[in-house]
Amino acid sequence: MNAAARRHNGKKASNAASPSRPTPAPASRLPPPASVVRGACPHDCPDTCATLVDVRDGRAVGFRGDPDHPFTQGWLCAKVRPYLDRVYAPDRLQYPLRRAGAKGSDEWVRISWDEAIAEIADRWQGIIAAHGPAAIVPYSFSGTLGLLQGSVAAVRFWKRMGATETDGSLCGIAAETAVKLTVGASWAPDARDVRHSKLILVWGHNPASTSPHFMPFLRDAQRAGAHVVVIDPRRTTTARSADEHLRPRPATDGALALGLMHVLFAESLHDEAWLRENTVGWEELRERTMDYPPDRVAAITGIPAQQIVALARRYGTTKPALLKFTDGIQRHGNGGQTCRALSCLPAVVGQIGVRGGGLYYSTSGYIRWDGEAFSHRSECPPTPRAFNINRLGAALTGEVTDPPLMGLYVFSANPVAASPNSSRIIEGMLRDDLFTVVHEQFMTDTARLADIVLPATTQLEQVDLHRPYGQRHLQYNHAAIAPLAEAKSNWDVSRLLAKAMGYDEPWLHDEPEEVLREILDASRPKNATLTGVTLERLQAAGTVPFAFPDPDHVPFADGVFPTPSGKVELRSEAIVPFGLDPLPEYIPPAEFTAGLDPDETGQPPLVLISGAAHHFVTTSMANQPKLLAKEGTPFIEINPEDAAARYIAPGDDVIVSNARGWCTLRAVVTDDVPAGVAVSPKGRWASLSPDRRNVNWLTPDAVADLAGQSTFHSNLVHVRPAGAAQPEIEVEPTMTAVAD
Ligand SMILES: Nc1nc2c(c(=O)[nH]1)N[C@H]1C(S)=C(S)[C@@H](COP(=O)(O)OP(=O)(O)OC[C@H]3O[C@@H](n4cnc5c(=O)[nH]c(N)nc54)[C@H](O)[C@@H]3O)O[C@H]1N2
Ligand SMILES: Nc1nc2c(c(=O)[nH]1)N[C@H]1C(S)=C(S)[C@@H](COP(=O)(O)OP(=O)(O)OC[C@H]3O[C@@H](n4cnc5c(=O)[nH]c(N)nc54)[C@H](O)[C@@H]3O)O[C@H]1N2
Ligand code: SF4
Ligand SMILES: [Mo]
Repeated sequence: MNAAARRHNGKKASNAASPSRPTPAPASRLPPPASVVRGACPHDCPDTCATLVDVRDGRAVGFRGDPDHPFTQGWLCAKVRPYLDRVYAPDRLQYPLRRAGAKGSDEWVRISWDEAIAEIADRWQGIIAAHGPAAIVPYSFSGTLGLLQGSVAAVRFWKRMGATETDGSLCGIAAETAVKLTVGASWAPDARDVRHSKLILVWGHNPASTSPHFMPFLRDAQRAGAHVVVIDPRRTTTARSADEHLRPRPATDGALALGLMHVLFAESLHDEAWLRENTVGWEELRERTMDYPPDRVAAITGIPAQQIVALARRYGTTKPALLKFTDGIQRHGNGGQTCRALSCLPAVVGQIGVRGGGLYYSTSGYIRWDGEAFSHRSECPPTPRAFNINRLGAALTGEVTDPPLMGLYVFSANPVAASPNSSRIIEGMLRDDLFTVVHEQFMTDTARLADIVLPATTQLEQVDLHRPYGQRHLQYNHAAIAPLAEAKSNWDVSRLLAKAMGYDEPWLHDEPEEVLREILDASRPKNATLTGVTLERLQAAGTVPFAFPDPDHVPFADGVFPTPSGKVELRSEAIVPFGLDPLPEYIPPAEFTAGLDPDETGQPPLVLISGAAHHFVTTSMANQPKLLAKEGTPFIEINPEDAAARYIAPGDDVIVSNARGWCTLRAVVTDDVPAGVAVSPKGRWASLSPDRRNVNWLTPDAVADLAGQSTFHSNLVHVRPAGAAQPEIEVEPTMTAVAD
């Protein structure tokens, strides 16, 4: 354990010695002394597992996957299986804390909730009086995906206040928008139908780590004869078990998809009857693909032309054919048009609406929560403005003015470690005139920079409802145990803040169950998938499948597409207001076009991809000792050719740098990554890393081509042995200042 972590734990120990004032959940919400409580895994993961918590005398003593759930199938992933370690971790935040030293000094005094809430309200009233509510911004993202604790708590109170909002996404809004523009909705097949597939393209997606419960379905299909193709620059765990692995250069997938379509059209492997009947713009798309012959696409992607032609022929002749991706593929400057091209592909071969075929992106569009019940926006002042969530550092350091941001409230997010261009975020958060509150389960890199830290409950201590994005069952989460120490849920804190601010609208103070009931009741008439789905049924069953009129429902089988034309929009007029070509196209990301000069030894930059780590969900869990031990020292994978040219030996410490910053990582020399590409998983805490930094000191906060998407992977870096003479790198704020 490093010095900072030790000091921090020491502080917790002294906190623990002071008298605790537990805030029990209402008795009616807690289970009997010995019982099994149904819940949902709250993390940002397509699987949304159904969990069972064994409770004895008010303590959770067991945590497991529900054996009766068709997707969870009785097991949890490596990261969430030891969840009770997280819930009962000795370093859980227990009490509200007020900063006692300089910002980031990690010196705190314990205060009561009454003091904390009064002080926050007082500071905010002062900011509002001087600058208006737009000077305050909440920052939350994916700590929990619950409807109440994740979404409603991020909206109602803040809209009522008239605070600044964030828009865009750190994660996956380009794909969501592209899919919606193309086929009309984020609807995806039932995983059980994958066994009907004869060809499965897993594109820029690593479900062995990121959606592990999909893997048994993939395996079953493969055993039954399906040919599995993984398209990923990295040889991932998923790629290892595939029948074929294509390794495009990063961010060239749009060209690859258009190249596949080129071959399909050129060799008349497209389904013309289906295209005529069900799409708009197919002839224009065909015209566009003429610009992408295999030789050109080979030059762009680095994939041999014969392999491109062979895959196109296979895709045109093997049916049913499924195309699966999730969110990692789009974190590039051209993520939007890339996902547009991918979304068009199944239509070209007439595979949409076919059992075992189609597009498997997300199931989240099957249930649309009623916007008014959700937010009560009609009773709120207009939203004053929004800035892109990727640009927190820029916003805090001068990009957002008039009024400037003076109050920041972070919850369900760890931006210093998880959002791009971290040093800029730290620079902003160190501003003396900024008042920051962080509501957290742990003393994260972000919490360390707060003025006030509030302790948050975990999923076992709160009520929620979860709608998954990778499967098709709603999941109710009962509170299994009382909040530990003085932890409070996001919704409970929202209610306290509303009271202190004098906002007395009942919809800011309702009990959790009443909020969920209100949203369910308002949404049911507009969603056939919610037919018969009541709060009581959810509470009793835990798991409730989406109510499809036909239990064997295949998305789009009726040929109805909720797009403006009612058809698949291969040509999308609706994308024009986003400033994009109505037809998919390939444009290299700006970061790559601008380039990065060779280093002082003449070496060109590498593209650094920082996708999912196997044992964490972004930075969540990346402070749990056993999982940290499994993941090992923060590392970077680099190809033997690139390593040799840079005099890097396996196991060397290397400095990874660009104009935004640098970090130190351990070199893993492997041909799992192709030459020109390096991989270092996301998720590490700077305060727990030897150099007090992580990969996000390097990542761009530029936004992609569509809908404010993040561009983490369009990231050019230099890699050098740590011992070598280092170039002048501007000294940027690090966690060193705040962690030591
Ligand atoms: N274990 C674990 N599970 C997770 C998460 C985690 O951190 N850890 N995070 C969760 C979250 S927040 C999300 S959004 C999902 C994401 O789920 P995925 O999309 O499956 O995960 P990623 O690792 O982000 O990206 C998938 C793959 O995209 C590849 N890739 C990157 N750039 C390109 C490219 O240009 N072209 C191609 N073809 N491939 C590319 C990467 O090498 C990576 O293997 O996973 C969720 N599940
Ligand atoms: N380099 C790089 N960075 C990336 C990505 C990448 O591909 N590369 N991927 C991005 C993606 S896909 C995503 S989704 C984002 C995720 O970024 P974030 O949304 O910031 O997710 P986490 O890092 O997991 O941090 C979530 C925090 O919420 C806290 N939390 C959990 N539950 C609760 C709760 O109920 N209440 C409160 N108050 N707090 C809670 C957890 O303790 C944790 O510290 O990261 C992005 N970061
Ligand atoms: S992170 Fe995903 S796979 Fe793991 S338990 Fe949660 S929902 Fe299941
Ligand atoms: Mo994500």
